[in-house]
Amino acid sequence: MNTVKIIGENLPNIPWQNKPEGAVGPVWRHSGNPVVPRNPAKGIARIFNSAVAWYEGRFVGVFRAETINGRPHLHVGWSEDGYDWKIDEKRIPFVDETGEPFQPNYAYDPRLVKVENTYYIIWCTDFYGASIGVAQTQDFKTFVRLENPFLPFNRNGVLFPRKIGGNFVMLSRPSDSGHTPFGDVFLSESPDFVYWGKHRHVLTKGGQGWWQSVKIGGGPAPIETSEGWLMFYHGVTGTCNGLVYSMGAVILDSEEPSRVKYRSSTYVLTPEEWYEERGFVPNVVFPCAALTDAASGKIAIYYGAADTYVGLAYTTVQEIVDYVKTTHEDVGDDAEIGRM
Ligand code: BMA
Repeated sequence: MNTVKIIGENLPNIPWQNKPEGAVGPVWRHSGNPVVPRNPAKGIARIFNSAVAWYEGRFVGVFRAETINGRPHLHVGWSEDGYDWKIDEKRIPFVDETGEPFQPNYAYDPRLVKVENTYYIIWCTDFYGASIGVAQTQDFKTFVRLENPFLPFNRNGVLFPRKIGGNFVMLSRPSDSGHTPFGDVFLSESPDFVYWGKHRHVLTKGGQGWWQSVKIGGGPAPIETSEGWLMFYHGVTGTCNGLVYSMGAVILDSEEPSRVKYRSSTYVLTPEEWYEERGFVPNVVFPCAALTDAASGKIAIYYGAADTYVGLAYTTVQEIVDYVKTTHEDVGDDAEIGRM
């Protein structure tokens, strides 16, 4: 019986394939993966860890584009169906609040989140080291870059799609300036998108399993459901041959999202296909966006694969919430409000 509901818009034409016979786990891959191949536009070698949304009758994406000199920048792309993407050759021309050019030195791992009538882009930017950059747009023509919300070092800024208790709420993962060997997920609130505070601890790395033993970081914008905020995230383990990135799922309290209600003890997707295991950085599954259809409960997840491609994966709200509840484990004091 379908008892869990998505609280959000109906988007009946999101990408979708039914669960194939014999699929393992609660999330299954699109059979045509990867949906964005290598060298997808002039001057761009690889696109991965990217975000998409629905805008005026078509899909829009903000893509992490590794240019042919190796530096990542953000490019917009458009798609009629969510599979086939046309990526702009020019990077996003950010301006500051006075209209002057305000380009980041580098930009990666974007999220794209609509709150009220504004689309926010959140990414990892150079702020004397890695930190979070934010910008807003209403038309995907003018992109106004706002003040950086947090001090360095920080990554994986993920905005909630509505204000909670009157404030914007953003997840982030405090880091170091390199390939961070630690990290939990925190949240911060802001009444105006300028001043951020009321910081809370949300998710602890680790748990019984080893797949998220090194660090974790938020993924797509949390999806509001009748059970709380469903959030996909990445969990990282260390091996003698480097880090392995898998996808996990957690449900946060609707009105106090620093409290974890349920958290899956196992990953929900891990590198298994050639495009996840082989590429610029092998063994990476890195979710950054999800499209949902409230009426059917369908969820389409966009994830970076091996720092080289974009993949698509599917689940339903019923299947994933049931799975997270059944495989739940308490980790640290995640169930607490996270104020120490
Ligand atoms: C992280 C980020 C991601 C990347 C991952 C694996 O630190 O840089 O963009 O996908 O490493 O290389």
